[in-house]
Amino acid sequence: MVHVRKNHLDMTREEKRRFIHAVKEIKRRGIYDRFVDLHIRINSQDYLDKVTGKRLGHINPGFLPWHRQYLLRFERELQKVDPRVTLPYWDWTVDHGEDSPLWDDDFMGGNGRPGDRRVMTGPFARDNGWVLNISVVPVGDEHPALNGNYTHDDRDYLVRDMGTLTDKLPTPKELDDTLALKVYDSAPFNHTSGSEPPYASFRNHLEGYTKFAWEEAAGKLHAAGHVWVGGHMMYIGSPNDPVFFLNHCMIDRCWALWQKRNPEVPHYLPLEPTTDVPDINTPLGPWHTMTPRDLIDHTKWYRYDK
Ligand SMILES: [Cu+2]
Repeated sequence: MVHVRKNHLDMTREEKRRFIHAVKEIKRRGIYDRFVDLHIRINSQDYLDKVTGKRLGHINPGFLPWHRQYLLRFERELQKVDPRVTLPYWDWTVDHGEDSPLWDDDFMGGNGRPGDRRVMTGPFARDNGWVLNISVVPVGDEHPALNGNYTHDDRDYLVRDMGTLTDKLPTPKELDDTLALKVYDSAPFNHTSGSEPPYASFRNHLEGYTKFAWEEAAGKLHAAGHVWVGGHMMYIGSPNDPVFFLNHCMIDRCWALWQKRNPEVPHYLPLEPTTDVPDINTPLGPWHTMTPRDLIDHTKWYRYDK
């Protein structure tokens, strides 16, 4: 059955209630934390050696199909609790700021409080039952968003620090210019791909590790969604914050929008076996059930409202 993923702004109160209920129910059953754990293990590997290390879910072309499969699996777990639930997306190109209904008490809850930045409101506050069982913090000098070294964090509550590390959420122009790129990805298939004109890496511009000449800094689109929310969203344990799934649902939608806009180009690259990164026929771990080729067309599972 093909279901529809909506912008959270268009969800009814009832749809939001069902979504939150399903998320909290899979958390209670221990399933949610398995997704957190898996993301941390895959992620750390990706970030340890960004130039020549084996990469799978980030900083390589596999970013989009890997997260598509991850989200699909997550959504299926929610649907086991409530078959009517689908993943919503957060369109940060227009849905800016702390006053968005995104952060209401009946949905994602609000920012962290001053000082320890602990989230105190909404369904994902510690006192409302959202306890982090797999909490980690990055160690070392590297920027937390690019750091694969981590250690256990005693804080078992969700942390958000909105707008502190960056006050810039993506703009429609950033997205539009990214969707106009004609090449999915290019060598060396990492965080430097497509840095120079003609910017031959849609994937890297969407992932947010490089920029156009007219942009001030890297850290846009996907990366901006993580860094603007701050706190747990900043680093490898980011799925601890359920807004992770709304950010990545938007990224998944962007891949679909790009395919529609560029029907004549390969929708995944590389096509040939390539050192360190998945090619179009590589079964993606840790599941090894689907290849990027299998994941290019999402319309057999779900579609987007727009
Ligand atoms: Cu990720």
